[in-house]
Amino acid sequence: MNKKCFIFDLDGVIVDTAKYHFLAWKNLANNIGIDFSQAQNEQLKGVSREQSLTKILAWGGKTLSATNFQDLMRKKNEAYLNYIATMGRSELLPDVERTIDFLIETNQYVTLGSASKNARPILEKTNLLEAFDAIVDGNDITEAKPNPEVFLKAAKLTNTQPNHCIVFEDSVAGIQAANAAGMISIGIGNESVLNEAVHNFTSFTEISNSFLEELIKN
Ligand code: B16
Ligand code: MG
Repeated sequence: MNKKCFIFDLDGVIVDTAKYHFLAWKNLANNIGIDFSQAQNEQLKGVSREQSLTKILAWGGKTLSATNFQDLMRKKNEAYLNYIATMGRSELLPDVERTIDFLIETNQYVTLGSASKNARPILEKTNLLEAFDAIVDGNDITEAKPNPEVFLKAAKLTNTQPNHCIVFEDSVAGIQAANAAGMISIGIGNESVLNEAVHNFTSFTEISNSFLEELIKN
């Protein structure tokens, strides 16, 4: 029986938190006089908190002292934590649980590869922590996506060769990271945005168990 390593991104793939990151960044940017669009937000998906703020400041042509920079990062995270404070299983994206259950039933590795430093509390709140064989999040990595470090660590923790790993991602940076790692990238979301992915689906609802079986076999 083939054993593959399936690596799930968190924000925007397992849970519908991408919208909360967007709202928290938009509010923060607008408060310091910087416009912030949906298109710019796409470029922040999968990107670390620190790099996201660096990009927003560059778009607005602003520079900050190190202390003010840290202060804004703290404020962004406070706003984000307020948004997710009451989250529960209802924020799981459609059919993600069916997919995870099928992979567990078929004895595959189920792992997390997220840039977020808030990954573990979110998995706890959604009762998914136990489902994962390995978790790599923003606390475990030094290089942000599109660097492949986060996914290569998940592969290593499960002793799986990169070409036996399959990555589900909603961000351009994450698809690029999966491709750079030599893994099979699957875009979840808008195909025209995630056009570098090997396969594209708008959500897990479109991913059949037979498609998953093919990924396991090949
Ligand atoms: P935090 P993912 C990423 O999570 C988000 O896509 C990205 O928008 C966010 O800036 C980053 O996590 C850091 O998150 O502020 O919670 O540490 O998509 O890689 O699961
Ligand atoms: Mg994501």
